[in-house]
Amino acid sequence: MRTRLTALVASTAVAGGLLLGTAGPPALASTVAGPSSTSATAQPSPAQRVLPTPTSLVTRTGTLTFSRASVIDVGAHARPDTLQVAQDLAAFLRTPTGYPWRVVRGGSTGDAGRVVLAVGGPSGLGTEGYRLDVDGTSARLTAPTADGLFHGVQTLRQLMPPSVEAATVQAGATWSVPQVLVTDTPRYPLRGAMLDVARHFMTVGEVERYLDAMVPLKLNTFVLHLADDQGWRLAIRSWPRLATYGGAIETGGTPGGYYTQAQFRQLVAYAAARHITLVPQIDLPGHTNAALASYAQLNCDGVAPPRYTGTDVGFSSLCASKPVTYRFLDDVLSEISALTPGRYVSIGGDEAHSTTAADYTKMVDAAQRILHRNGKQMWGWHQTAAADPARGSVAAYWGTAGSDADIALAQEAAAKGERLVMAPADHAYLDMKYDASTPYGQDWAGLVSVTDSYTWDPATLVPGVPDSSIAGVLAPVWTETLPSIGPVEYMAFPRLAGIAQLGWSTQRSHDLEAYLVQLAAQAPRWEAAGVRFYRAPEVAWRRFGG
Ligand code: TNX
Repeated sequence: MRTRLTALVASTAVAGGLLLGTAGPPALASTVAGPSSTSATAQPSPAQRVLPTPTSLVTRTGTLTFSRASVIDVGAHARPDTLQVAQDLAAFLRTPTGYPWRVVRGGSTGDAGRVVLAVGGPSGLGTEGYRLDVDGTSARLTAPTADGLFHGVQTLRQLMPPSVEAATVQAGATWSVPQVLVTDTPRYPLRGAMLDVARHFMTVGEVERYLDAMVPLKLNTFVLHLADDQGWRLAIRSWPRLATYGGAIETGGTPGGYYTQAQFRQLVAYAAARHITLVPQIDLPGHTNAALASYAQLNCDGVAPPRYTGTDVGFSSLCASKPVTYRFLDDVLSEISALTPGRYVSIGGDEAHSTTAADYTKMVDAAQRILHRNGKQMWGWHQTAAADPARGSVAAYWGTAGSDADIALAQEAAAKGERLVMAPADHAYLDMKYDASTPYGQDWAGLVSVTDSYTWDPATLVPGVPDSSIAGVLAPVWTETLPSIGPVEYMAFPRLAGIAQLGWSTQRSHDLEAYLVQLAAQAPRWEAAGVRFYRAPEVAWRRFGG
């Protein structure tokens, strides 16, 4: 099942016709009303609408109103990637507005609202920044890269009425945006979400739906947890039983599933079209029961265990002393590397409680060598710092407050030149319950309210790790208790927005009260897009008609 957000990426090309606009209808406050809104519903200010908070947002007076004659102008010399961003925006806007939204290559004039996209802009915007300048006749978006343009499009989208997210034409709506000047760059280069499809299998459509919901939050990395004790979810040609047997069931014993390599490529491409890099994650040497059950020879004693349908961790291990283990690693990681254009492949490396320290290092190091040979860098949890991670590899930190052993490993990772990605379980684990009454989730890292998920600073979370070692943030969703994408969304939203804001926005702009209002402004948008979310008690959800 796909949400309306799918249309943000065009599947149909647009002919480059030229159409000059006529004046649109007079600028009015948004006429959009969700089913529960009343005419008295307040409109959020521009600063309240844009999440994550931009580096700088100046509100001017007046609005820019789009009309049937509005075009998207990429200029005469647009690069293909700029044109693609424009076409994606056009496709997204056509559905709710019913307007043609032609993409033109220069020459648009007149006072119909138009969107102008161009590569360029002031210096200092980096590889993902953008500038959005909205006056009474146009919204001018400039960025040094297509990634920056795409992020700028998300800001423009959030400035439009919530019903821009709707899957059907919204007859009679007025499509206005406030006049603003936004200059925006991310705090950290890596802002990610992780989804566990091993504990409960999610279909391609479900994963695509999650990717769609990540897009407005300017997240750029998606870790897909493909193998664990309960299931192996990616077809491996050289070891076919991993998927056909090891992937056949899931937690609780219900039928599982796996992705063919073609389906996996489709997911990689779907993410890439949304300017998101997919990082495949195959957990090892622990969390490997599905593999051990599929192939007896991978076990030290040569006996395959039964498939596992419970929720314990830390009981399985690959066998460090067997040559076949290294053949297995080579085959699997080489196939996955070939399927993955991104620079990272994750080998997990957490909770290897049934592996000795020496065996752990031996297998993690072997995995890393294989990845390097395949042109990839290793991504793993912070436990991999105990092995010999190369400079530039990623250590994702999931420790909780006061866990000294985890802190020491994070410091070791930084000292070895790894890039740290902050995913503290007591703030960023989106499978933790919000409160004791949350119908899904776990609580081993504590209850994580919406406030808790936002109230931390990636730079100072772990003492002794310099900010220069921190690449960004990651919000994992583990799915032992989450059977499908609906519950996943309920756990992720709104907390994923808080993690995205921590990764993108300056620490100076960190403001809990303001953030809770920003969330209220997202409510009608998530409703229109069909994204499930939890109405956390600290947010005044109805404030803007949500
Ligand atoms: C710990 S933290 C895990 C996962 C579980 C999760 C449940 C980490 C890297 N591993 O295997 O699914 O807790 O919350």
